[in-house]
Amino acid sequence: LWQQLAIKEFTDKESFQKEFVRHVETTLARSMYNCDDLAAYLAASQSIRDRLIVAWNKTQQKQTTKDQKRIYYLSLEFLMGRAMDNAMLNAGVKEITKSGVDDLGFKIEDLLEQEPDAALGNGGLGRLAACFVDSIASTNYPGWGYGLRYQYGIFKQQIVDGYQVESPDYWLAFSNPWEIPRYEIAVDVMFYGYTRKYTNDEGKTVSVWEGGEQVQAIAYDVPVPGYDTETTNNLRLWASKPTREFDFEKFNSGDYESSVSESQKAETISAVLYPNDNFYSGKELRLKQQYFWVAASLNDIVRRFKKSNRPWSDFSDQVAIQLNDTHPTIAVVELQRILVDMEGLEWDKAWDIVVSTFGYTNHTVLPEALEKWPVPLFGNLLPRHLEIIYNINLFFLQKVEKMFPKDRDMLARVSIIEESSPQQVRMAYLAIIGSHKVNGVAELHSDLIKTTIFKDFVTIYGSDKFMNVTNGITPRRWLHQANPKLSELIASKVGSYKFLKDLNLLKKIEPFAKDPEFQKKWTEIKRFNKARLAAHIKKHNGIDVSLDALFDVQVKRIHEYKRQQMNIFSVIHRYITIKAMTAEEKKEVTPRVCIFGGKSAPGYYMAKTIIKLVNSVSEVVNNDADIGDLLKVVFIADYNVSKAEVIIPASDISQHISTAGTEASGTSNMKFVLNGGLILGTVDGANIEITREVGEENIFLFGHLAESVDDLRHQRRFNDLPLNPDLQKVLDVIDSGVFGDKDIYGSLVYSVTGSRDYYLVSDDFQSYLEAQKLVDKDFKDQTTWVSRSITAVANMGFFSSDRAIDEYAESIWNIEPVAN
Ligand code: DL6
Repeated sequence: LWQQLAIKEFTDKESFQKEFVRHVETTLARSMYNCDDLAAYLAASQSIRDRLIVAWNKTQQKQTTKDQKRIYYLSLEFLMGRAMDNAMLNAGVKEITKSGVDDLGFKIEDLLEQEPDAALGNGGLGRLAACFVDSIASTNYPGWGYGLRYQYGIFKQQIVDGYQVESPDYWLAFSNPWEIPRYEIAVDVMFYGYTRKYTNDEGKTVSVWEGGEQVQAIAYDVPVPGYDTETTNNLRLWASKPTREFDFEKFNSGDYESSVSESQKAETISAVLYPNDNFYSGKELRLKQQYFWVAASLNDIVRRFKKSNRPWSDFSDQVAIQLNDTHPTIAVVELQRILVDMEGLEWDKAWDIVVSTFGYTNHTVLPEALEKWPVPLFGNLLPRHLEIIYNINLFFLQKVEKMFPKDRDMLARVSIIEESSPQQVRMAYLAIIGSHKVNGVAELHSDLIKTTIFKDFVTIYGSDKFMNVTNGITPRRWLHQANPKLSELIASKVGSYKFLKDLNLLKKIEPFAKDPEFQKKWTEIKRFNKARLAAHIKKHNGIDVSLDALFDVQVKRIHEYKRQQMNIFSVIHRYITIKAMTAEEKKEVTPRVCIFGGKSAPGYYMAKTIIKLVNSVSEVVNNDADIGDLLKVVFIADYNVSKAEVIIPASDISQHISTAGTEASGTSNMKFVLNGGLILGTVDGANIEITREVGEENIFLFGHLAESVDDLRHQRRFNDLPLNPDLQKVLDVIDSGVFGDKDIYGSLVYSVTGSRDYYLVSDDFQSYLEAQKLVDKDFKDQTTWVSRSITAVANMGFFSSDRAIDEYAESIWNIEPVAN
């Protein structure tokens, strides 16, 4: 009977419309007469969501019955962006929905615009997690993501007077149709307190953690639909709630304000995403967030495992847990605590289970991003965990001492506890020791971690424990959704949309790279995408840009190592060069629109100064009659996933110009090339593998190699090296006040001169300008340019996140797909 009564998914326009109207009238309690775009978006989303839930339920049942090993991806950030378009495309109902809402007098594009981005991440790391859950579902692996349901995602950025101004991102203001609250799934999480040792009935000394503060973790489930499959996986996000609503004693005595303070304190834990990218800030609340999320997730995973009634020795045959950076590393300790303190396993047995369960992905070698927690803070918040860490460290160091009996320095170097004042817990070391595999995210990065920050651990464990899994991106969102016309053109040559699941099929367009008809269509699509971006720029910046100009884009978090300062310096160089030209010389100039976008961490002064300089240059250049369309400078405010979907398909050139050895991988580089833009970049991160795949002739590389960086820095530190003369000219112009008070830029200018130039802007400036010149020249020959663009796209198959997930599944997680 249940099965007969089960909800039927909509299958055509009419059944969709029925669902839509039902949601308008019942779920939203509105009438169709007063249904605006927001209500229509919510009703359409609810209808699609119902469909996802049906698939989600079937998937969960199937995965439970199959009882295969699952992967749990622990990430403090999931930068999902908007859900509706993606859900329609993955579930194959976009056409039905589009014509359904059209008939009812709405435009699908307007409805899609109503959705706020789910911006629960800072940048690359969070967006990678979002691509990975899409791929895990699309390739039918049984896998869940676990994260935090921040009430406020990454802040909104406005530009006021050229400066970044932040405001809160209350993305849940109009409810979120894409989540299912699970009030019944509530986990108590403890903080503070003390540990007590006692002798149990078997005469064993056991530790218990007691007396702390408790909060509740409530699960919110977000269905993650795979593309062209019924598999719909789960992303479980935890929200913090008080265990008691409020203090009745205080309430009854009339102290209303403090009676609710406990509940407010509890809710603070999941209230806001820390807005730092590649930077560790060391705040207690952040450690609280980490433990809260990890404790709730592990409780959930262990509860699910225990339902199977298997012995603990089976745990790592059923469960793989991936640590997305060191943020969830406390999970290693929590699992050991559960197994030893709560389930009574012997230490060594428990530890074997822990190590074979976890894998750790490192995403950065930047020292300022490596997490270290002061021991006093850690011990106060998580006293039992600190004891366990001391034990893990003791056993590890004993092992190391046996291997290297005379090397005291080695013990100090690899100890989880850094002997500083105060002592610090080195989270990356704990993650390495507690995992069976450690991976970097691009070849160069994976080599660098082995030879620099984790060198000693390679000596201890051997190099097999360390591996590379080059990042990837989902072609569903980053090609099909962002660039539907290009996707359609590719499908016309591949013969189907199968390339969206097997990206190597892109190879089939390579024979058409020089085909005039194909080239013409390719060019038209690029122009259409440029027009779409130009309209956005006109609407939001009030700037007119020419579609004939070369669109040059650098959009990513603003960071000195990513060198947006070098880019804007080169724009100033271009400006002064054009200004000095005769009318005749100007005719030879390739017109450019230089587009910047990205957020700075609110407390990052230098990055904020770079934003100010870009905006000031924009103001001057765009209003200079000598320049006209030859150069325009645009800063797109509030860069986020949905803006990326408009910006990326419009680029002719995108810049990925980090100092060699600093950008672990980069993933927007992959997105730009997949959309037919060429790269101007350094020999860094995944640029290297992109070059290998697309061919050296289809990328513009420049700058010093990672292997020379240390030497160059050394030379800078000890010698008074002259500044690159072109850079000197640029700094002089800034100094002259053309872009406003020179004092505003004083520290930025200072940071690239003499021994301060840590990111080697001066050293790379000459070859950067030369590469820019080559871009200008090559862009004039559009036939060759377009053929390079097509060839590059044809060779991007390797960068699908499906490939990355297959590699993780085989070499780290040891999991199999569940047949669809
Ligand atoms: O692996 C994803 C992404 C890389 O593509 C970027 O190169 C890298 O900078 C970024 N790393 C971080 C590190 N943050 N922390 N902690 O975001 O990861």
